[in-house]
Amino acid sequence: MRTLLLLAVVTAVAQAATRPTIEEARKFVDDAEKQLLVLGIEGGRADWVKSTYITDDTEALAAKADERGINATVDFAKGSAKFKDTPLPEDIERKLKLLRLALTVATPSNPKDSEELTRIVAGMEGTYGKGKYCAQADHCLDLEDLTKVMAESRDPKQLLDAWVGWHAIAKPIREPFARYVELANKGARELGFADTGAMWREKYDMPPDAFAKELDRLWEQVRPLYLSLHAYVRGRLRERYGAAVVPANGPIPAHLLGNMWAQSWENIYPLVEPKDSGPGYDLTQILKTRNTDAKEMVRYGERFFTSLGFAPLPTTFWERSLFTKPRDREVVCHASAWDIDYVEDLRIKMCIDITADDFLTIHHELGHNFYQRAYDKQPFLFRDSANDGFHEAVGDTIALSVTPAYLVKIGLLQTVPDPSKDISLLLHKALEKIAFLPFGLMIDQWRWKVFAGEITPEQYNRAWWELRLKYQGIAPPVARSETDFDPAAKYHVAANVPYARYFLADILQFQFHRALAGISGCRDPLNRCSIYGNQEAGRRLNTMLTMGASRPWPSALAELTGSRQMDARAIIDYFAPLQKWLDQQNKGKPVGW
Ligand code: X8Z
Ligand code: ZN
Repeated sequence: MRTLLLLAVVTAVAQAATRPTIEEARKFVDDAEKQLLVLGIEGGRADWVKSTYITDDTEALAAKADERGINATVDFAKGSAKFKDTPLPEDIERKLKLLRLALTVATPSNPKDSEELTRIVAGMEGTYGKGKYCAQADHCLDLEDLTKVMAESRDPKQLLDAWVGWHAIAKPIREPFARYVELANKGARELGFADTGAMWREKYDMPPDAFAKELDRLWEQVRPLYLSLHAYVRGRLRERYGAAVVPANGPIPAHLLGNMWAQSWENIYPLVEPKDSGPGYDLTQILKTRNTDAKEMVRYGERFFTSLGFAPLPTTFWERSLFTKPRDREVVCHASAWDIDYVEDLRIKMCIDITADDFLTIHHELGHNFYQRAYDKQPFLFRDSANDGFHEAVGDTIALSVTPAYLVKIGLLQTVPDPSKDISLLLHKALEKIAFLPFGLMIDQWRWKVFAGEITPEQYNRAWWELRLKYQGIAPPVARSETDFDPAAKYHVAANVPYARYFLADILQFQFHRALAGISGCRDPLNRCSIYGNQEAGRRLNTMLTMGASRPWPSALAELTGSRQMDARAIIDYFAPLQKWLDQQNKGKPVGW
């Protein structure tokens, strides 16, 4: 017994002598932060130019710059393994962990593979960005034109034409996508992950399987509400388009929901609004009538944040952002927010239309920018959100405060509609937020299976529509086959952006909104609460944002809401009156598909 103990002590001492010290770990992390900052800035600049001026050259230059940054991150992630037996202070431990999880795509060590992979990723985004539907050779429609058709047209033939036309742009992405899956998985495996999907799932401060279960749990909480909305909308669309187009108890055809991906349905609000009353105002019309321009739209968003006590955006934001679609060059129009130097060089890139949709999206984008600035004093590896759902939720939380009363306050609306209009307003919001939930979930259900090899290239499209059916209850409007590649007709699939974050954000933003509404002293129903002008709410929000990624996300969540759990009760409470109303409308009608 005594000999054994002695042996254990001797071994421990020997190990301690050979394993790297805390000081070495600290130096390793400092070096990584210095180098990755420089490479991140270079990559950001190259990406910005590529995304705002798509050519073969800018694509190649951006791919090269990205490759340098990704390779360096991979090297540091691999190098961090040598500290696994060194007991480390919490901050270093967390930074090493974040280093290993920083990438959405890991390059394999073979230089040929790594170059090919980064070229493919840049190329797929470029193909998407340049996508056009040319019904005639001299008349092409881009995604902005087609988005307008999907939102405004009520002619099923025209909607179908736009839908099919856009989905065709994704066909050429199928082959490179399959290769990207192969190479990205190779890179992920070199880092010790089972595949790229497993790497994505591990980012949430819990075991990856537990995270997948967490998503299922949240979905089960909100599914009844989605089913009620789906049944109600299907019934109204059937009245509108007829029994030949919309089935009584089957899935809704994907081209009738006002959006290219049927991901949010607010554009068909006029088709489904309560028969006895509308919402009483139309923000798109108001903005158009006032001749509001793109910059002014962004100013409205900025003023909301400054009303909470955030500092105004820097002058360079206004000089360097892209607010409108240029006429003479190809750009990636999908909205995004940037933080080029990780400190002050904030920008958005967005082809703004003067619509209520884009008015809200601007708040979404600025949420990213104000978050980025809030955590800019953190060490480099902590300059990120608590989890990626938080990043997506901040601007949307603010947008939930864009209530009629707020619009009156800023002079866009004359009078606040009376409470009898609340069901209409809630229905409009539900078409945006509840309709989105299954879509937000299914995209990565598909990709996780693809990365895991459970969905092979021969099954890409079929599996996609199986999940669309299972979660959303929608069906393709025409027969599809494996010559199609419908997943890549969605930006985030073509551009390698994980999507579970938007599902999380949809849930989290209501938790944030409820907490902030409480802090601001609002006692009204949550849909009537706006935190505009409330500095205390701003201060509390800022406290959470300032933490960046320095602590596991439950701590950030607790900081604002007092709870360490993501929880769908806030979104369910918000829509409770609507759920009741929907159930009345659906009485005696089929629910589900
Ligand atoms: O991609 C976005 C933002 C940029 S992070 C405009 N969103 C998702 C989408 O458009 O599919 C916001 C909501 C969901
Ligand atoms: Zn976003």
